[in-house]
Amino acid sequence: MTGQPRIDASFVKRRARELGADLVGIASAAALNAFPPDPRWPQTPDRISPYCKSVIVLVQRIPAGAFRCKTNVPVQYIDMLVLRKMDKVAYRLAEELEEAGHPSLVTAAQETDWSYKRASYGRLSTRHLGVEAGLGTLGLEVNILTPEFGPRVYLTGILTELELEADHPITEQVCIGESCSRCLHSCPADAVLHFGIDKRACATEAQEFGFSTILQFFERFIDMAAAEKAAAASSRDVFGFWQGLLRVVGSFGDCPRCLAVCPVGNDYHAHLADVQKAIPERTPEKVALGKTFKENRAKGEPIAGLSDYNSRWVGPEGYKGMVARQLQEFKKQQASRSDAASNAALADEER
Ligand code: B12
Ligand code: SF4
Ligand code: SF4
Repeated sequence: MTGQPRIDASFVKRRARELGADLVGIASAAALNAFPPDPRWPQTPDRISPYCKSVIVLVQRIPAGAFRCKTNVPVQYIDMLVLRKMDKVAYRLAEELEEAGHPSLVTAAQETDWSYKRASYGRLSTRHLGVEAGLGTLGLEVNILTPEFGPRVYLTGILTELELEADHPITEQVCIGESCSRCLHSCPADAVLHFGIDKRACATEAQEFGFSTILQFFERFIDMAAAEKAAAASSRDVFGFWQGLLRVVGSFGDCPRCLAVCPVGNDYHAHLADVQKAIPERTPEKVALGKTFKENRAKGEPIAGLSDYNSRWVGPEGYKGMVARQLQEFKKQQASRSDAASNAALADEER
């Protein structure tokens, strides 16, 4: 940041984009401290630093090409590249803020804290940071859905002592909701609940070689006879652990299904609608479950993920047709782009 420009919210956002962030928003530390996602284990900035005034939230999109492949493997590798890029962008921005006189640090985007809910929570929930920073709202499968890229994103936060003007959360529900339920239909582990997630079930697909797979392996290994141990030591599991150590791949971010099929975002309309339209995992049971969710909501049944406290992150106004509006706008843009292209071709011919 040369020439001492005024460092306000718009400057910070412009700089984040220049550095390569796809989306950027700002949340006030005071709001984050007042509304911990789960008050039993408060994931708040003040538990990290008493001096933090604002959290700058960066979003890095996952390229849609990865969701057009025959297997999940390309997504697994690209996830690691996306995280690496995001961390670098965040680190550079924090460094620049600090050089300008404002102590700043980047949160861990993926690591969890051993003392928070048996190590299943990060020190901050970056999805909730994203909602507070006005970047999206939580979907049926509790991924944050950004209007631009749906759930196909990773997020991180920069804690800074600089007071910056905060963005307002989106009050409309970005997720289409129960009448869509495509994430529920696609989930191979039946982990999608009603604005909630069965994490244990999800982890079987999302973290094939994650912490619980490692624990289970060693529990089995301890009781094995010597000959079995030799075979187990050279099994696919151990290879998976090795790959995880090498590139993190396999230890998280393995399952792309709820990301791939979500129709929110222009990246979906542009590159995924054709290949992801049909959902091979859809079963009559899953469809029936989605319908039950819809009925329960219409009847006003108590739904944990939509409680008065949790609806803050889902969009308290409910779904108001954002995806349909977005699709119409997208089609209009496509039509004017193809008009412009044919006019240019005509002009070329006339020349
Ligand atoms: C731990 C973790 C997981 C674990 C959980 C492990 C475990 N055994 O608990 C598992 C394996 C489930 C997981 C899976 C995935 N993860 Co993950 N994960 C995290 C991590 C590191 C911490 C999550 C956290 O702290 N949550 C905080 C709590 C409060 O949030 P919550 O659990 O969602 O709870 C809220 C609601 O769910 C609800 N709720 C909670 N419990 C219950 C229970 C019921 C019954 C109900 C109804 C509601 C409810 O209330 C809470 C308050 O709103 C974050 C990074 C971070 N630091 O935030 C990434 C993160 C959430 N993961 C991410 C991703 C991409 C994924 C996967 C898509 C990976 C994949 N492709 O395989 C899947 C998506 C699964 C899903 N639909 O949620 C991204 C999310 C991006 C996005 N668009 O939302 C994050 C933010 C990483 C990042 N830095 O970008 N993840
Ligand atoms: S990441 Fe996979 S297993 Fe987990 S909720 Fe999404 S679709 Fe289901
Ligand atoms: S797939 Fe449909 S129901 Fe699921 S998060 Fe996306 S919009 Fe919501």
